[in-house]
Amino acid sequence: MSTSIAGGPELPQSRRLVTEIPGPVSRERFARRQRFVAGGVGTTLPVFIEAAGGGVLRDVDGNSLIDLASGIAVTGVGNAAPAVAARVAEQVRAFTHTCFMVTPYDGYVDVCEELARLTPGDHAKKSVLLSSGAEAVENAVKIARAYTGRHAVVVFDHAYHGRTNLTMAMTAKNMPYKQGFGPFAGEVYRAPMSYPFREGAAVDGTDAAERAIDVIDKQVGAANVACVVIEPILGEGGFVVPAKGFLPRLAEWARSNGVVFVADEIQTGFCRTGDWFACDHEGVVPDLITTAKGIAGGLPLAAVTGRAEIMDAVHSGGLGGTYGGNPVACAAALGAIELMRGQDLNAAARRIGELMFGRLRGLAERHPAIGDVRGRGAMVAVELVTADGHTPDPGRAAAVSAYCHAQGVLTLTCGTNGNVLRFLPPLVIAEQLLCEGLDVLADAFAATE
Ligand code: PLZ
Repeated sequence: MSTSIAGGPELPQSRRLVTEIPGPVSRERFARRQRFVAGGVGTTLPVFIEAAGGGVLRDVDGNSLIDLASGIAVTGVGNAAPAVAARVAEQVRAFTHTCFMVTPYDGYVDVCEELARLTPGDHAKKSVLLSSGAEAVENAVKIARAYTGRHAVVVFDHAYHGRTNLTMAMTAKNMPYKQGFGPFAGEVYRAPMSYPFREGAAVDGTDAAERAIDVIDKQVGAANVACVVIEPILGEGGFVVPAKGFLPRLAEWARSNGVVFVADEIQTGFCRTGDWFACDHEGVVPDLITTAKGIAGGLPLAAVTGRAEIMDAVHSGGLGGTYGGNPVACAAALGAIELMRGQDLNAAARRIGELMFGRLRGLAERHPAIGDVRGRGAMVAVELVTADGHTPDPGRAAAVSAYCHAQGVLTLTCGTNGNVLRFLPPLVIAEQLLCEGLDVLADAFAATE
């Protein structure tokens, strides 16, 4: 089924509803999807898309929706971004695949060089390229184990690291990610996360880190730990920003105990938080960093980047995969990175953050259901609670989302309790479109009171 409508920034940047959402054509397509697509694959909004760009998703009924999701933090540079599309088209004409492990090509090495330059720290770095975030996390664990000769992996409450067997074990939330899929990989241990809204200001970041370190020391033993894997800001787990000092103290503990400190920046990376990486905000330099999502403007690419001596602990042939660092995905990444630099998307993310924080804090004053407004840059969320001010209210989050969806604004929820509304607009979204999306959100809170 082909469409000839062009996406990208040329797509008219306005919200326009010509049918109900989902419209009749989407509903018909969805019935077909139900016949042929596995029931285990979920759907946030059953609207079929035929073009997208800037801050807009255009559906098969002719509706234009405001995109506050970026395909879960992927299309930060915008959908069908011209710099990405042009490089992809050029690469597809040249060659589509050789398998980098069989015969190499420059695009792969170019991406690794960019990663060495952009990721935190000025030490010698090397990378391996892969196709999905979960695969990157799996490989970070392989590398840390090979380097340390140890087995234990420490993760945190509310963590999300993927859907493969090892990364399911590392992910905290049972439904929908783990239910019925065990047994899971062993040697994965969970430590308490810093969660300022739930703990209050009484627990500062270093105290929260000491609490986690105590659990690791007592229940695992530092000498058994290959790596600590942490999202510097929780993604699926609720956009929780740990208290200041938490990450630096953990990183310091890891360093002094020979433990590899792995930052999972798959959701937070590539300008999303207003810096290249979320670790940059507290000057934390991870030993290994996993990236995916925003790296390639929508094409499947992921990486593990880290200290050269750690990366090189693995024997030749120990890392790889048929499609890892596919030339087309690498070309897309080079286009996306050029765009991030050229358009200063870090500054754009910070501007988006200021605007969203201002609006959402105003909304929180009017609606006590908003217990917390948090995030960084263009990664912002509100946590919804019942009248007691702390009990999670997933029902309200679902109702507000449903209202936004019906009005043509794509929002996502997250959080272990499903009570967090998160906003991940493309970093190239026009300010007026973002404001309109937030107006609809305000209406949604009023309408679901
Ligand atoms: N680590 C921090 O956010 C992916 C998952 C969507 P993959 N998050 C979106 C879903 O329901 O499957 C993610 C992440 C962090 C790892 C991953 C995994 O990345 O590319 O989905 O494998």
